[in-house]
Amino acid sequence: MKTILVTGATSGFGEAIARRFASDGWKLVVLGRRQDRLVALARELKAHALVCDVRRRKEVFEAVASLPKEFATVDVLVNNAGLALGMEPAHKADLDDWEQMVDTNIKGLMFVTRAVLPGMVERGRGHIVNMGSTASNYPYPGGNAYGGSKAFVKQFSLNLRADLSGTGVRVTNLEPGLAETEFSLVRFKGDQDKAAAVYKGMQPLTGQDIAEACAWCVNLPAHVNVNRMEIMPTAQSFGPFAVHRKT
Ligand code: NDP
Ligand code: 8X3
Repeated sequence: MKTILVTGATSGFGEAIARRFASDGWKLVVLGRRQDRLVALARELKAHALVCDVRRRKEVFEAVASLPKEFATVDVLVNNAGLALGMEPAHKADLDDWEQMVDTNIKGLMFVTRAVLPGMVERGRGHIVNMGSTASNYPYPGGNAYGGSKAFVKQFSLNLRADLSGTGVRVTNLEPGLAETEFSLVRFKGDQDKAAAVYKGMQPLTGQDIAEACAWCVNLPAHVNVNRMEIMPTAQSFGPFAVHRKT
């Protein structure tokens, strides 16, 4: 039986991915900060819970090292924990928000990767699935540090592929567009109306959609590596470049 470690499993994509793999009979390790939710999920899915903040380097390494023997052989790591904070333009954005995005989306992802990866290389197999975003590929007003952090995730994923050549370890960057999770509630700091407006009148992606894509990538034969997968809701598309004209 294979083992999957999912970070950010207390809601949204992470929870949906955990549920999807549990229903396929995988052993699960779920990680997140909100202890009540995490413990309830772990109990329901017979998973091992790691209450952990990915921003805390020492805590991350201790959490991974603390895994009981039956959960310690991590076959798949889903680096999903992450967030966007705010949509102010760069000259007005809150620097603490920027720092938290960098600490979580970039540094946290690096810490968990570095803690889990040596075991995969030793075993000559494994798969790291990173949660990127369309925000890494297309800029938008207010995306500033969030898009930048996801561009790091994309390039880090591709560079991992280069380093891991010949090890048997696969790396995939999933790049979803608009998806209804707690993402916008977090971004707008609990403002339900602002969060709901993001998805108003359109059909966004769901956690289940992304869990399905993740499962497809992971369940492909070991010789097949999906480098990047960009997924948008059909209702989301592209606009023209913005041109500022003098009036
Ligand atoms: P949610 O807010 O629903 O989930 C985010 C998860 O990340 C939660 O489980 C949260 O758990 C966890 N998390 C946040 N900070 C930390 C931390 N410091 N340490 C550990 N866990 C943390 O949003 P999504 O499911 O949408 O987001 C999941 C990922 O998908 C993120 O990386 C996001 O950037 C990305 N994404 C989202 C898209 C969307 O439109 N929804 C589109 C593209 C990418 P807890 O608070 O309990 O720690
Ligand atoms: C989340 C998608 O467009 O809100 O990564 O940045 S978007």
